[in-house]
Amino acid sequence: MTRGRLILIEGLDRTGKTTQTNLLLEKLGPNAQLIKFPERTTPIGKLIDKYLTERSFELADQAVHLLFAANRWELSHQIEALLRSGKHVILDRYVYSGVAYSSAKGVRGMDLQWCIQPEKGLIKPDLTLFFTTDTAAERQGFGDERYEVEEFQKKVKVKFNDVFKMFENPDYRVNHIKILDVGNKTVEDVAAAVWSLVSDHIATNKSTDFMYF
Ligand code: NYM
Repeated sequence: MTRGRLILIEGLDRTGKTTQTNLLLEKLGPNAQLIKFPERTTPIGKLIDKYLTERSFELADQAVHLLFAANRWELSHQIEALLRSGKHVILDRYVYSGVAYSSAKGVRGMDLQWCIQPEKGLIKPDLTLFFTTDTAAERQGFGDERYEVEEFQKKVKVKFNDVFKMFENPDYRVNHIKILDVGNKTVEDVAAAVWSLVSDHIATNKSTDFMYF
């Protein structure tokens, strides 16, 4: 039996990832499961949630980065088991968010190389769709959580580009990263583009091996 595909939707805040991952889950039906990172209900996820929602809850930036990575490791066995059982797993954020947001803080020593270390060994997505937009006005209405400010988001956007460039390096090869400009597009248009890429990927990729970060 071929394993399920690991499909990641990544992107900046307010680009419609959650809407699109839910629509994709509906389309793929019972043969798929959606996992969102951070997964805020686990022991580590609860700490992350507290950090994101309570400004007075201070943690060292390095510690926060390791918590986000640890949150992925908490779910890693479940993800692998689902894929092996033949289910597709849709991820709403994953390793690239981890590296882009943490490195965008500009903390001494926390460069891309530092940030990727605790992610090494996690299963790599088979297909990554990165949602981006050029129009800042499109993304009005940031929430109240930490990181949801335009100035920081601009830095994150630059870092996402750096992260994807880093993974073009032969040492960190990642296949199947597709950049989708979602600015000025309707929910339906984006959903159609996502479905075209995902259904094509599922139809043509049958490998049983996993790739790892
Ligand atoms: N975030 C998310 C990180 O800083 N590192 C990570 O590894 C992940 C998965 O958490 N602003 C940040 C990005 C978001 C915030 O995510 C919460 P969401 O998708 O808004 O719930």
